[in-house]
Amino acid sequence: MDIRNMTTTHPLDPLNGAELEDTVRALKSSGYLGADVRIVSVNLIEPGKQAISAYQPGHPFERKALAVLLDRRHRASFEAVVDLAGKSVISIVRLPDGVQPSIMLDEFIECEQAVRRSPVFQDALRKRGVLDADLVMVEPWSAGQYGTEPPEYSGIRRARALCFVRSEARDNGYARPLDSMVVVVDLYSMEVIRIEDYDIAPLPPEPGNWTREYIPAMRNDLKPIDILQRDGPSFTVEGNLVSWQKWKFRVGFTSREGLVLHTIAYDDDGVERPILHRASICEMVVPYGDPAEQYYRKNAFDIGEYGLGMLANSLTLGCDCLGLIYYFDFPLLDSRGEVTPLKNAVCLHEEDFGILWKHTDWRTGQSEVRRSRRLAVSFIATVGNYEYGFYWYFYQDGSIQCEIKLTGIMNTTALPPGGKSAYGVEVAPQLNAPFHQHIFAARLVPTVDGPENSVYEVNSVSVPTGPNNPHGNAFLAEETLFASERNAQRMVNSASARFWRVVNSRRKNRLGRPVGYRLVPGENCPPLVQRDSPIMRRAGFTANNLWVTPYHPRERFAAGDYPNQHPEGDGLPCWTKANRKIDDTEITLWYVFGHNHVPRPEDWPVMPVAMLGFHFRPDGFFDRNPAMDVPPPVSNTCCH
Ligand SMILES: [Cu+2]
Repeated sequence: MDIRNMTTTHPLDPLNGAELEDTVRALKSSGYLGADVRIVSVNLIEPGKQAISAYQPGHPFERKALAVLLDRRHRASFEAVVDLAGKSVISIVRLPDGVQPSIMLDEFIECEQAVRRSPVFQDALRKRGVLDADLVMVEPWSAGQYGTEPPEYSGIRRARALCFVRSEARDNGYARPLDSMVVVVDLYSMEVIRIEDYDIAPLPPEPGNWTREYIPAMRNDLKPIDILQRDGPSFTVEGNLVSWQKWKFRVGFTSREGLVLHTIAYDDDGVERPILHRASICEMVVPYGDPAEQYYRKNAFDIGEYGLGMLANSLTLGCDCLGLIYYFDFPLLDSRGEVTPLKNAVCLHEEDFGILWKHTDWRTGQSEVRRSRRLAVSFIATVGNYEYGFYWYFYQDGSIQCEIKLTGIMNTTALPPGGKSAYGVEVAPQLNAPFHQHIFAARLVPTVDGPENSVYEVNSVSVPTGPNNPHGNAFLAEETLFASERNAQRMVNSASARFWRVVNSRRKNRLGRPVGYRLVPGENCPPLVQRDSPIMRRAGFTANNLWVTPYHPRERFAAGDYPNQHPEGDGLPCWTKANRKIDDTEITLWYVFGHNHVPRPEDWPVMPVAMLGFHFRPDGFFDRNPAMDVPPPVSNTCCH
């Protein structure tokens, strides 16, 4: 990919390589990029909703970049705004002391190298019988803020590095956690500031290798399945605009969220009807449930503290996705201002998805069946030991689905021979996988048939037996409108088959009800940490499965802009204190959903994919099943 040749044709296109380079150049020429200053991130400042709806193709539009900078020597962080037309810095603000931007990919590498070089660390290894520091994997976990930090840590950008030992260069280190130490690193000076010493647990005895050369015998009875699309795919892509069947949307990408979808709309008989202005997974946190001294701070905000776009994989044909694939490439910027293309960052392809609808009339013998086709847009990020796949699916019946696939290697701790942990499961001899949760926050900006929307909660409830229900069979779907933010802080409830209906009260369907879309929860779990715990104070967004706020373009991340080392309360809990009105106005919907991971031996050494997510389904948006016009399958290719 020639990054200079990437063209920008729409105000929502992510910054291209040339624009990233221009941003770096502008920062340099204004003197903001001294030798000790690192670039944490540079992303497009997305134009507001009104600018997007007013935009006319071919007309000029504004391009501005937000750069987050870290001055290591002066222990300061900055937000700079660069105007890309004038190629100049138009504002720079020093962030309050204590604000720590996310951990940079370069810091991972530098931190590991610095730790390995440290004589204190090498001594600690010798004490534990580990002679080769190069075989130690040093994983710089974000340090958080727990109120238990010694005063000398104050003002320091820190990592708490967990260590694992490989038995040889290509060995799976997670099989051998070096559990008796945690290395505290000053990320400003890249020096070890302390080694926390714990009881020495021996390294677990078994390897946990997973690459093909370590698998002694593969099953040999698989015949190929080929996906053939002789006439090409049914989608078209122009720049970042995707059209498929009646759907239209734009693909975006940020260093923090990775894949972002913009301006999702559906063509209903020639009328383009908006549904979502913007959709992304904007935050996630993985709290671990072991209270031991070395583990209670173990959790990661993988989006806010690291950035999933920066950790995105380059996907490969025939493995991550099957069929005719269109890949989107996006440029990444490292902390020194070098632009590198991430090829095949986002995958777009179609999938057959079983039946869409069917009926057989047993009297007349009439039978109709339709195959469901879905369009999948996805990316995969590797965060240390874990992989997260993010999939958005578009269906022919007007539904949208978000699905997250969890895979990769579990984080592990060591057990003494014969030992057990109350807070985890032994997944291989002397190897413990602690209980943990993966909690995600989706940020959805609904524009169901227009910008002003409202949200109802729908609970199905039994009617007590009485004069209105003499036979005890009655139940109702009760709708409750959320008037203000505090009303809309809700949990899922399978006992009432709860869902939420986003409506446009200004637009009615032919049956007289406001048009709407339904947010249907999938797998979920409540947070299991205590309400008053430091981790809950830092991840306050996990206290509710649903939040609704008035739309505000600056309210982007559920745990606030800078969760790294943030002590408490930022993001949703902070914004919603104002209890703003959310009825019949521009709103943002935040859906929080979690996978409660009680590990199994079958999750080792690499866990089979676990999936969770939610659906966004039309609910009175159309007048009838919008997929009646899908043609019958062609019988000579697939029907038997
Ligand atoms: Cu897990």
